[in-house]
Amino acid sequence: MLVIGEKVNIMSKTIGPAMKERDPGPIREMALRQVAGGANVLDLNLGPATKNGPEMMEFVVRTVQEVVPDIRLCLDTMNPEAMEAGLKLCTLQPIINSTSAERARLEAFLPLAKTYEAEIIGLAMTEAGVSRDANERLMAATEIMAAMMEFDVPLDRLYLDPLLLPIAVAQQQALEAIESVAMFKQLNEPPLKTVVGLSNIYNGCQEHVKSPLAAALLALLIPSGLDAAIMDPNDELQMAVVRQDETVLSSETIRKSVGVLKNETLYCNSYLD
Ligand code: THG
Repeated sequence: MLVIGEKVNIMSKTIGPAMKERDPGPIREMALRQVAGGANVLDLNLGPATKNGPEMMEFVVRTVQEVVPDIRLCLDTMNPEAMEAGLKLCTLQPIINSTSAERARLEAFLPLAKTYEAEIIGLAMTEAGVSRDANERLMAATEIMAAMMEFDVPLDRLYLDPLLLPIAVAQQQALEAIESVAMFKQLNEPPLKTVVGLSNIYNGCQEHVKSPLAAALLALLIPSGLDAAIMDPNDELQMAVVRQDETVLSSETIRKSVGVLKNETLYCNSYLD
């Protein structure tokens, strides 16, 4: 499974200011640390990048490529101009993160995927918003597939993302996302690739349950056919699941967290205590 490191992101307390002040030090350090932890790809998350987006993306791509030239980049921004500025600089095949089934995003990002021969992540959401269940996610996914064909981008360059929602907000959604990944794998022959932003699951949860929840979800998603995860490559528990470490997979921590994710136990902050 492809590990896409999530830590170079504008929301981070160390990386956010470094991106804004064009200070390469903390960004270099975070890139190297994630690759040392086992990241195969690095996500560069600039958020909306409304202010000087293209120039900021160029700075971040250059900074990261200088220290880890053999690592592919996943460019994460809603700003198409910033995306294109980054794509132009990538020396290895980039991943565009992301389009959705929304027409404006498809029209902005699919031509970039074609021109720069990039892979692209398709979020299972439409004009109507985030999907409510696996069927709505499947509908969004088929719209993205159709648009890939319309814009002449080969389907083997697509990663479908069910878009995980926080467990603290909607407990049933974890099961819907797991089912979605299994359904995405059956959409096409050969099967399409799948990805999740793993840490979405624990937004709003207490610190001590974050890593167990993410690790348990990964343990459930891998057998459903997950090909890649945007995640923290320096989290021991999650990386042990990536390696399919039997001791971790059969641990009490994972078993209890799986119970919560499968909606068999009600989620509360003290479920592991
Ligand atoms: N799917 C796709 N792309 C995505 C997501 C997804 N990109 C964004 C997000 N979800 C995944 N990436 C992150 C990046 C950072 C954090 C969480 C998810 C994060 N960041 C802080 C840090 O690095 O310190 C903490 C910020 C905070 O204080 O809240 O947690 O689902 N395709």
